[in-house]
Amino acid sequence: MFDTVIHSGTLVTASDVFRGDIGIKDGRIAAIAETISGGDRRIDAGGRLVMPGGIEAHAHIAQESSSGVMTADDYYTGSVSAAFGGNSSFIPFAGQHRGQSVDDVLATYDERSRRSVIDYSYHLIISDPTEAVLNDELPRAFKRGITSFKVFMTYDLMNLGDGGMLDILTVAKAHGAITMVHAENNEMVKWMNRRLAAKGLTAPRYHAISRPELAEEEAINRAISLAKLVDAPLFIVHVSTAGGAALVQRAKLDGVKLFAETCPQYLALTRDDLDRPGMEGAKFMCSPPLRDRETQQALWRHVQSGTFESVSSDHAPYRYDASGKFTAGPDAPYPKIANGMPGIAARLPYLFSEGVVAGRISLKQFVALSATNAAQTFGMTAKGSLAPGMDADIAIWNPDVTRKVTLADQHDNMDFTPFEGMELTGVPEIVLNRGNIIVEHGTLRAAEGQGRFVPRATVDLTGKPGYLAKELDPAHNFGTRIAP
Ligand code: DUC
Ligand code: ZN
Ligand code: ZN
Repeated sequence: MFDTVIHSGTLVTASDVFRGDIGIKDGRIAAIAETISGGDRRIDAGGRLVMPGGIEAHAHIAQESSSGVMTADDYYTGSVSAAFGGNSSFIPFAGQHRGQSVDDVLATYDERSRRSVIDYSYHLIISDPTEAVLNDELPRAFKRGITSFKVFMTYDLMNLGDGGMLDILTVAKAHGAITMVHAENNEMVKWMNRRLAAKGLTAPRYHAISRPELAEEEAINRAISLAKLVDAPLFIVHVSTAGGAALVQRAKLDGVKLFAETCPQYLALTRDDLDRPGMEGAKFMCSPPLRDRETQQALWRHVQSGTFESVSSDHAPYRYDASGKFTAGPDAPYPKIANGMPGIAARLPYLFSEGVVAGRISLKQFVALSATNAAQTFGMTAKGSLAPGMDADIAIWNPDVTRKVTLADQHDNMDFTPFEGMELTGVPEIVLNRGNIIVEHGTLRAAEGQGRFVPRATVDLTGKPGYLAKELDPAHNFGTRIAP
């Protein structure tokens, strides 16, 4: 009756930890029971944790940066690396650059994503919200199940300005979609860049100085205010500061339709890593930048107490060579060095080891942060949990093995990992996507292109009442309808 039975394991969901077996039929979980006999294939999960396959909600795959640098990972290598890291699906970005039509962007990414070994969707990055984009192309994207997109408050070539952001928030809300935002104050960063350049301070470590914590905090506060004004859902990506996280926490308490993530690099690394000899610091350049020990501790407390829906990798793989970090030369000043670091395979082993094994978070929180919340926020309704009818996206973890992080174990197309040498306990040994084993004890079992595009549902706003600004409420604004 079952194609596959996973037996004798400890099952973990965001709400429960229990002994049980899983029966899989036609790519979906058909049964969960204390014991299930039979099955064409039986996987012994004795002594193992059986959890929903991770959903990586923040990754840059086969994407050109605004200055034209292509990521080292394409949809094959990026998805293989994700699978080795315990993920069964991911949502990379499809990036619109100014002047491009969204239809064309999506056609390009549809071509690139054919190679994925795991299921996928895209968040759409909008940098040019023309009338055609707002009125025609975004509604077409929503219709095919692309229900989230990212906007930037920084970078001259990407930043929309507050009015552009309000337009995007309003269109997204009208369709039940969610706007994601990279929140850093562009003018503060540019001012810092000018000051540092005038003093000749352009080594990689000054990247961390050029993007102050206050630049993130100011922009998060503004982004929340913009979203509140039009009562639209907002997701703040890669929160890196204690102040920013506290603003998110406060706004959530106020009922704002707000979601947020942080990333392992902000929990594990600091700006001292940018101060390595020579140009080594370039490996640790990401935006927002790495901070300090106190910030790490504060961010962990926010992970523990529910400020963040997810811990995402922000995998942005630029190699330590002329194809990635050094397209502007081997000694380029930091503003000309590509921003971003790899981490799609390290995200979950890091979170498991430093979170669960270190006693900071529970197993249930691990599942919520790695899969369940992303599925709910981004509308992957058949993924992110273990229940009959769900996709059989499953990761079987050995919680007892300790390994040192190596580049080879990342299985990506990179020439470094910023997590090199870290000792982590817990390994995803077997990973399934829709019932197919994709990784088994260090061996890839998936074929190129077997991942499928996942049309996504609209954002789940349960428990988020929102906010009605008086000036947008017809009961208080002389009966004026300003936004839907
Ligand atoms: N933002 C990201 O989300 N990733 C890489 C660089 C950036 O600015
Ligand atoms: Zn960003
Ligand atoms: Zn990113």
